[in-house]
Amino acid sequence: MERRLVSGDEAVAAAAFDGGVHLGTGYPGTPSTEILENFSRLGGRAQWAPNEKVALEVGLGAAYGGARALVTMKHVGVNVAADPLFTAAYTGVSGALVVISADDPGMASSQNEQDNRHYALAAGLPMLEPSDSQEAYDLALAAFELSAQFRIPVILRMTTRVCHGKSIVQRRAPVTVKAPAFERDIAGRVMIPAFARPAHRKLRAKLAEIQAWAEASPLNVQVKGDRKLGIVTAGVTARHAREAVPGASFLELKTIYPLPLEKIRAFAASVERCLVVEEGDPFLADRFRAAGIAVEAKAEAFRFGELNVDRVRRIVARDSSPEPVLPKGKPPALCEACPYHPVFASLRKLDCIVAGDIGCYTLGVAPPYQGLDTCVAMGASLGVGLGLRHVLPEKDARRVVSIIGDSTFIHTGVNGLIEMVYNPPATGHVLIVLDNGTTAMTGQQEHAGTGRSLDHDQAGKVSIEGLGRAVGVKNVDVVDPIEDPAGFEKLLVDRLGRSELSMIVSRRACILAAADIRKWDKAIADKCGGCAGGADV
Ligand SMILES: Cc1ncc(C[n+]2csc(CCOP(=O)(O)OP(=O)(O)O)c2C)c(N)n1
Repeated sequence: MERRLVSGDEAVAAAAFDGGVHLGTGYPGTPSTEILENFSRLGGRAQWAPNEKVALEVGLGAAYGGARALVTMKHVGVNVAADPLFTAAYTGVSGALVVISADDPGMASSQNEQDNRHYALAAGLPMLEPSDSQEAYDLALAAFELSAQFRIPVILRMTTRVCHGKSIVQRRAPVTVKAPAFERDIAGRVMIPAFARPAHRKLRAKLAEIQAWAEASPLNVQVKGDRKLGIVTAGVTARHAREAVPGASFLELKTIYPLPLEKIRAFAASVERCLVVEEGDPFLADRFRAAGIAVEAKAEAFRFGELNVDRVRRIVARDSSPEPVLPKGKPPALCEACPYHPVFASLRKLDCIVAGDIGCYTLGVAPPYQGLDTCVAMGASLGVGLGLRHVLPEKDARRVVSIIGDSTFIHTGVNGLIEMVYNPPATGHVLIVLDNGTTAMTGQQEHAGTGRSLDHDQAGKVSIEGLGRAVGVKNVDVVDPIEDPAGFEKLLVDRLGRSELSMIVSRRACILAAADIRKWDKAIADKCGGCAGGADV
């Protein structure tokens, strides 16, 4: 098998392909996006779901059907998928299900740096974590085996450096897996309390078995070195730590949950000073201490941001002196020819209170517009805008606008749309959907509103304005803000003046994606004999 220099994301895609995955699904999110794109390129069946919860449910259904399923998302996506995730731990699976949680310590491109190792503990799901691309490949394959053996979903936790960093990977021969087939298991899959109570006990028994497996697993790497310093570490931090203090003893954990506590206890007892070096929260150190293993944890300052070789050296030296401040890079900004400019210009001119959302348009917060007043989570612009409208004095309530991108609207904005119709504020509300025909921020992925599949072929198409009309929004308009910026502003002024529900779809293709979109739509039209692409549903 050839050896290739690949990213961790590419390595997981290769493992999914070689591991016989029948279906890959997910929702884009840095640093996880490239996994499904590469899985598709390799010939795997991959598709984008409207959001992470749906992706997980589709993957779970496939795994109930005896298939091997891969579900990918970034760390905050796991929050969206958490509801089915926790109960999936009870039901287990028939085939295999691996969920990728791609965490972003340091927030290279995220709104928070939550440490998703806590999810494994909270949900009671096994978690593995690689430190480079070869391990991403090996552990992804191991995760499918573990999932199939114990009939439980397995989380493969990755972080930005592992997802996007490249190292050599040697692939293995593809495995042959069983064809999907349905086995009825009503008590095991229908989680009414009568069935869920025994399912919870079964889960705990499974976890005890998996803990025993972890204790003996060759996946965890032990390196004998100087007895004076033993370092327990995991993820990419293991690579930094091995470089920072090459002579020390190491226990590199790959099985993050359940933890091989007896192995760790023995390791800690075998060294004079046992230091836990981990990125993010003191997850491992807390677990070890709860198990009565005496370890030293890093200082609180190292909870924040990514670790690197220099920071690991500081942790080892208990150095709390101020860290060097890196020069600021050029902040991201809206492209010069971005179709969002006229929208932000009007919002600023009209002094709107803007409940914003997550996407390229979040960059409207930068000067000259400073055009967002809130940005919390995907889909939140609707609810937050409505909450503001409910409580502000009328004069200010009338200034509130929610803005959301097309992909984000499909993701969870539709739920807020329903709330808007169900509990309309007395002053009405104005929603602007910025439809640039793509999920621009994460690298131009398709979504249910584009009418194109993950690999840009024809797919079903959900009409954004159709959704607005269907749920009962009174005024629904579609405008092109580049072709007619004055018309856009006039419409906005009119809608802000009404005590009604209004939805303005500001439709103009992303400047970076426009040429590709034309090409894909033409290819679809040529194939289907001149139709306009995906059928509106
Ligand atoms: C729960 C969650 N999933 C995924 C992401 C990653 N993400 C950030 S913005 C975005 C969508 C952006 O697309 P769109 O709303 O169409 O706006 P655009 O970038 O095209 O302006 C995604 C998927 C996230 N921040 N949170």
